[in-house]
Amino acid sequence: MPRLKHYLSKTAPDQQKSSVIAHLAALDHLENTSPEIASAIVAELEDQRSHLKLIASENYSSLGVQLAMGNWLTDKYAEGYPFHRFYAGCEHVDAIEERGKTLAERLFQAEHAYIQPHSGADANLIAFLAILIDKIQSPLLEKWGKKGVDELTKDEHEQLRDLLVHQKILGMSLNSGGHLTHGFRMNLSSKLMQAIHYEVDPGTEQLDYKKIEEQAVTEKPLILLAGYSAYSRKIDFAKMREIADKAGSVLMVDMAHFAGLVAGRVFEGPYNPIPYAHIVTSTTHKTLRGPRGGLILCKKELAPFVDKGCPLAMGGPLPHVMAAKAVAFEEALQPSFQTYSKKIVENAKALGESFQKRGVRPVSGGTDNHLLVLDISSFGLNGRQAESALREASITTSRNTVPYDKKGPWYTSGIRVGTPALTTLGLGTAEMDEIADMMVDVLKNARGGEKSQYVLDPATKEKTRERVLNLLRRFPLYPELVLE
Ligand code: DSN
Repeated sequence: MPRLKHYLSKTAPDQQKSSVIAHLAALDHLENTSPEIASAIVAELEDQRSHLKLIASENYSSLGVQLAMGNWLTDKYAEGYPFHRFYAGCEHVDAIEERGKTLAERLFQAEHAYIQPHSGADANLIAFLAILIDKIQSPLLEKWGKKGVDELTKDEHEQLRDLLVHQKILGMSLNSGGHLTHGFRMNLSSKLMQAIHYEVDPGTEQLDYKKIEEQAVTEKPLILLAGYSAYSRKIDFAKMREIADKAGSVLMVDMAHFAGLVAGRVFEGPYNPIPYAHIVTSTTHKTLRGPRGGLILCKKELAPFVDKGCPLAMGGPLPHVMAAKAVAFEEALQPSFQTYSKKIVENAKALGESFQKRGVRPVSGGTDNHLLVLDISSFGLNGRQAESALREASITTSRNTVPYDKKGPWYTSGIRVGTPALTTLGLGTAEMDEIADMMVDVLKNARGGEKSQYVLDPATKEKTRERVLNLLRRFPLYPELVLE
């Protein structure tokens, strides 16, 4: 296996030198102890540098965010929450979590933040359990005159469990753009409660608030869940709250995809979920550009339940990731983050227009956020074939169902593209047109076969790879970090 050689870029600004040296030192160390791992880390950097990253849920975090994770904080257990732990020696984790929590509350102007969830899925699970305890379990215990679940008889336990699993959750279906943790039949969320779904309107492919209201008022779900992983329009959270109030539901918003657009003040007024939702969950690594992880923001009333993420659904938090979340929140509080967020949306809109100009249909006709779902069926390809052909040509996307897709989530009729990562690199609207041009060229020159089989014209592949490299050379990833 070749040894890695790296040196500090002569062009690195002074303030970046220390983080560059830290990354190089880490790789040096790993080359000696775990060369396969060092090699894979470097290969991943090379991959990310040589492919256009259009996965809507990915980004490039700062070297500062990355460095906050690579240290001895990973060795500490800290079950509990700040200043209330089940382990000794948590003073410094307390300081880190408290700082991250305060920054998150400031960034989102939220009443309470909980920064422990390891992922968006964890955050959603904790939110569901917190709502179930607050709205169902606690009133029942009070009615029965019990202080806690440990005082319940076997029969009372059964009654409580029966009541919990019969609660309803109403969220956007996976096919319409919702997330699998929003009650998808294969996910725990649909076992924990009775999951029902609203769809986008088949004509506009957008949310129909009147229909959602009718459904909510009829079904009276405990939780009305708004949020998505593949919907390209803004959601009016003021309307969603009105609907939740009429149905007697708790409004939960999963803003994992668009948290950065909320933090960057692009989604304001009714499009900012924080003032309207009882509880908001998120990830920290998508548009928010932090470390891989989850986050919960909620009204004060839910805070005592949310803070019990451990033992509800988690064990120990990840102190090193909480430190990196704090660094990311600090970065998102800088004015430059607002400029960044605006550009994400400008780029997505430009990309959508460029596809439309070339005859490719974005679901719902366009975008208000950071992503587009493109219906690529007119190319005679399914989403899986399109995703693979594009990847061969150095363009990384993810296949996705379009609303009412007959091909299902494995093959799909669409691909999802997003602009958060490329905007971080500094690409702008002119480059979006070039990207749409390259992608359409690849899709036109790929021939679909059975299932995942396809053939991409070799000349198109080579030409596109070259075009991608030429483009990315102008917008290098971590230019201060040079590897040879
Ligand atoms: N996997 C994420 C996405 O791509 O949207 C959501 O969990």
